[in-house]
Amino acid sequence: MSYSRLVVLFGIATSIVILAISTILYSRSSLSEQNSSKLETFGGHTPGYPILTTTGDVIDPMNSVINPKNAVVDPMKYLREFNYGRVSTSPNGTVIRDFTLIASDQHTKEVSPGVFYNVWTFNGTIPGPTIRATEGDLVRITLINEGTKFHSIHFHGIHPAEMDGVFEGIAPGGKFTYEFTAEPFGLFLYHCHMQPLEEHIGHGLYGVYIVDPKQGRPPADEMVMLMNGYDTDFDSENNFYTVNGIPFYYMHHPIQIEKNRLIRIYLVNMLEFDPLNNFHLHANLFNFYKTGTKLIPDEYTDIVSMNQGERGILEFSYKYPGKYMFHAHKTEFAEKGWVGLFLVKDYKNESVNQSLNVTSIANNTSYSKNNFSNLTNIVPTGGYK
Ligand SMILES: [Cu+2]
Repeated sequence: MSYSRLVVLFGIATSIVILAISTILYSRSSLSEQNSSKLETFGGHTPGYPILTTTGDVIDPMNSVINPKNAVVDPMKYLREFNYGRVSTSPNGTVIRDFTLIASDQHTKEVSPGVFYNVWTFNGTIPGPTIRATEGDLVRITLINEGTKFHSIHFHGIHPAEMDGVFEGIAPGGKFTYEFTAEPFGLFLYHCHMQPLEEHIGHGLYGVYIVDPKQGRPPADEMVMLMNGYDTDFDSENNFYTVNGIPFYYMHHPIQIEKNRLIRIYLVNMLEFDPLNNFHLHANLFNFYKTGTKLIPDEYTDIVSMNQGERGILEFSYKYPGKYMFHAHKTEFAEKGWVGLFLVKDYKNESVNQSLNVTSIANNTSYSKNNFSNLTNIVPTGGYK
């Protein structure tokens, strides 16, 4: 190869390299110009965690609040709402409690800010209403199927085979009354048991069923917490995790409780797809009554893990006012929505609340007076016709 040819080839190669470098530099600078106009930040809710930046649209459930009109449930209402049914007494003196549950599967509701999902519900909400009776009561639940698929209700607890809700599906437009004695006392759940079970449970057909002991439990500020998730892209993995139906809800709306008052949580794990879930309480410990079937606690701890369908009763009180987190100690679940706050208030010393800046948070939920002294206080099941 002649010297002149080498010079020409070298010249061409050099030009290509210069052209490539300038193209990269140009595209980078124009990209950063675009970025600077659209760059958004999100996250940073937990001190020490990075604040992420992106040029994409961000639906940040930490900083957006769900529109109550479209929401699949009102978590603050659900928290302390116990349904005792329509009460009557049989000639032999047995208390009869009648409930109505309406199954549907064709509605779309908001399960996280900006995320709409085809929800399958009992009485229009996920979770369905909490059903409560006392051991020995006769419980009658009429299921009306207003959906487009077969559904059923399978209650946990002791009852005859034909009341188990497994082999007999209720057809669309159909109706069936499940009838059994509430036994034993404890914390149970109910859910649809039609195949494919994963689909019927994954879409939201479940709720909590409490059977109180005859002698009752000590008075307390009682609440229900049901842990669930939503697989909104249908890959058999959850995209959102919640306690009481909406991710991060109790971060925006802390649950107000009173200093030194006994708190009792009926905690149920309905999470589909993931094998394990758990609950961790900050700056405190609780007595844990596994399945709620004994009056003596099984454990004194700050964390409890549960498989799907497992449940238990937690009892505790806070010594100091302030804000305290509770969440799944499985970090992924917490960061995808299963996290909330208790706001402990010192009602006898309002200046303490003010110094903690805890009075300004919007939460006018008054304490539930639900305890055993007012079992006759009937709350109808939502959606009852
Ligand atoms: Cu079903």
